[in-house]
Amino acid sequence: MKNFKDKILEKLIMSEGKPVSGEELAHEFSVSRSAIWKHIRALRDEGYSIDSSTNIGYSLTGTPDSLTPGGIKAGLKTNIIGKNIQYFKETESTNIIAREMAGSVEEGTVVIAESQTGGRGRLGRKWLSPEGGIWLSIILKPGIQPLYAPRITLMAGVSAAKAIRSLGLPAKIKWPNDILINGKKVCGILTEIEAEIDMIEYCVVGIGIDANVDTESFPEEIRDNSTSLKKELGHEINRVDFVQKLLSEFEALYLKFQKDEFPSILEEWRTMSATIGEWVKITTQSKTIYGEAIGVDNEGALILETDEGKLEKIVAGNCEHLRKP
Ligand code: BT5
Repeated sequence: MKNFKDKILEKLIMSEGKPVSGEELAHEFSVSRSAIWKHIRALRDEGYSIDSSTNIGYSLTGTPDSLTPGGIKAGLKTNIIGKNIQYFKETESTNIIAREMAGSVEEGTVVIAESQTGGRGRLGRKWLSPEGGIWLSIILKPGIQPLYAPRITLMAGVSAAKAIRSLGLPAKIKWPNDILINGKKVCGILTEIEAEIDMIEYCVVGIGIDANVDTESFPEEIRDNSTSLKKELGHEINRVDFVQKLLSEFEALYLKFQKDEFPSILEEWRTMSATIGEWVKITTQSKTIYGEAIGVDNEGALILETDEGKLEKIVAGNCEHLRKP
């Protein structure tokens, strides 16, 4: 449910700068004009520029470059994903917050932050999350067995790659969870699940995108392998528009996923894959394998053909693209 503040903001955004009278707002939401005024003040505190004049009403003259729920929800056309958005200016990790609240909120709740102080990658790695990026976690309750969780990561990868492609950038997916532009990482995905033996209780899909981030300021070892949407496009993006696009793509795929249409999602994954056809080095907890990535199976496991012509199936591990020998 949108709160009044979000509803007022939506109304102001939709009227595209034309004034909306306080009386009209008060009437539409059945609240007093002073309650409307209180919400307008709160919106101004969040950085929205709102002109007010006694006889004409309120008009929106400027929006902050922030990912506040009201801005994202205005015009968001999803039914599940992003109906509830929890916003933080700064937090340790949106995945941590999402895991803490997952039991008590509805499916599709999104936790989003302007910056993270302890952003998390896989296997205890760190994820740099300065201001200007998009750091969000989506809570899902898909009612599937834990064995199928990797499908959710692939699905999230497809949604992020499609959203980035909609900007005209050649996003590709490196197995299992990196989105690359021209070989450099622009987005990472961390899926965490809480499960009983035979059923996932909830799943938190963390998506990190270097949107308007200066990757030049990253430590050297990360700088050379990463890029940002801003850098690739040569200008900043509107992060609110991008998040709306991402959540819409995510929901469309999730609905397919729930209708047992995962094969079509996998097909999209394959067409955007940067890994299939590459020579790769895979490091798992127990071994290192070299070979040619020849495909992914229905569970999202990578299929390798080793130098000896043996087929290996990799369910989880680190993947490095190598030059062909
Ligand atoms: C990932 O891990 O790629 C998953 C990243 C998920 C981040 C999101 S942000 C919202 C949510 N909340 C969180 O706390 N996490 C999720 P992995 O495949 O392990 O890659 C981590 C590696 O990527 C690091 O070891 C660095 O080499 C590199 N890296 C770190 N920060 C980066 C960044 N901002 N952009 C590009 N590469 C980065």
